[in-house]
Amino acid sequence: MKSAESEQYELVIVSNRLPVDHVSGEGDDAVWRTSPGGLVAALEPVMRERDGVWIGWPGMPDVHFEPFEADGIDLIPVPLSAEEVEDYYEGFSNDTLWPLYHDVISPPSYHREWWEAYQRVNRRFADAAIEVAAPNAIVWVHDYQLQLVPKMLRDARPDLIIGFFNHIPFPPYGIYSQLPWRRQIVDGLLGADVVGFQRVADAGNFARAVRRLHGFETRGNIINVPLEDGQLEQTVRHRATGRRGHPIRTVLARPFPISIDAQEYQKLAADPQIRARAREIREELGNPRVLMLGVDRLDYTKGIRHRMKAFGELLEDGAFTSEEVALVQVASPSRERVDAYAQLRDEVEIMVSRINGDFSQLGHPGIHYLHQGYPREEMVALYLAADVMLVTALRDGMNLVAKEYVASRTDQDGVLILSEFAGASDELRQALLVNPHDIDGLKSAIVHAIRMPQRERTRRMRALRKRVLSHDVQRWSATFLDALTREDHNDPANHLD
Ligand code: GDG
Repeated sequence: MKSAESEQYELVIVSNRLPVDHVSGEGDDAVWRTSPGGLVAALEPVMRERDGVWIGWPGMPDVHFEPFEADGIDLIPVPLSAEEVEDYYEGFSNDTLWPLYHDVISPPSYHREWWEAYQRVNRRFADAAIEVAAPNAIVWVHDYQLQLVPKMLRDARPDLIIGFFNHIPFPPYGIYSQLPWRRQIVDGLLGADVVGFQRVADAGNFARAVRRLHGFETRGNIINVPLEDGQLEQTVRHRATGRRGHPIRTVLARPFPISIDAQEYQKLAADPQIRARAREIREELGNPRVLMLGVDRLDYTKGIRHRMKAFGELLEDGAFTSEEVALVQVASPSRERVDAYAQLRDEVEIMVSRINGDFSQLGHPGIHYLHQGYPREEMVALYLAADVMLVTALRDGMNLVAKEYVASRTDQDGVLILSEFAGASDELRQALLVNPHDIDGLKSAIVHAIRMPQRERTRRMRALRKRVLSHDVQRWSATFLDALTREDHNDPANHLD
């Protein structure tokens, strides 16, 4: 434990959630467990190197914690009241922005009280960063919950270098324009020096929104934001003259596809205990000829129902029996207090029961449905055990599960079925790419995967692994920070992968 209150930091990470979970205790006696996410793995070394701090919500409402240290990382908790959790987090973030940014798969709700709370909470996060950022520090803001923070930072502290990374898609303007506060959000993001997205298409959609709403000039990945009087002297970086001769600052908006700690997955996959567990899983399932796997948060964007429909129809068609082919679906509990998620759970569970009722054989249910979260070791054992991995998202920023499966397959085997609507499909071209809305296409891909000869499986997996191992999350954060600290946005290095 140490107090970071009066300290100043060279690198400030801001995200909705701190990378820790509360285990027990209150105040100074609180015990925390660090969550071993990819973001932590990517940022931990740079945070050490550059004297960093992480600002975020500790995950519990109505409690105030002093700044503390966990596993060598300085953390500053931002408190949220129970009402703010409802309005800012479950409401505006997860029931307005999340469905809107995922192509309105579920209808977004627009409520002015939620927007009020979103602004208030974004202000709190920004203030926390302003307080601890050293002069000319780097502040890297993450994700859709905090899109107003970059402008709040710039207005108060023009000396800061401000980056923003959007982990989810940015929608086409025809959809984005539904948002009553579309202008404020775009302005919030334009406060950053660099706005990072998962895909080329997301960066393009953002630039288009800026043109449609403001008419600002854009050149490739660069957006020219006109400077108003008073901002001119304050703007120390990325100042230039626009095509119409007025002073501007430039914002770089480009893709930085996120990845995973690939070495860590390889290491886990080589662990003899985890390998033994993979064999045990297949035995426990009755040694099916083919084991198929889905791993998702239980979210309507993930296409869980579409994949079950395809699987159920294949059983019905007699393409295989539930003894020959088993589907394990891990659907980890998520956002259970948001109505659309509760409804999805009912729909998925009715579907599982129907399919299993119709096609199970004793000891061989067709779908092994697990509404539970598991330790990472068990996930890797499942990845190793699975012949076919099903990633059928209807819309997904990236989808890390696809990359984790690939990194775990040190045996160069296994087939990845991957939705075109997941960002990962831009990179993982040797997967079997599918449109999950096309149930017949999905069924054909499943049959193709099951019948794929060993040589083709190895050839595809080798190419996939090459990509994931060479483009890991460490490279992702280094590339982002490099673009952020470059003096000139026109530097060609900013535009290469
Ligand atoms: C957002 C974007 C983007 C899941 N269940 C368990 C478990 N998981 C882990 C997976 C994976 C992570 O959670 C999920 O990451 P995804 O990328 O698949 O999806 P989102 O949660 O929607 O993440 C997404 C990502 O941000 C990063 O930018 O790729 O597009 O939506 O790591 O393995 N892990 C464990 N037990 C579980 O039961 N241990």
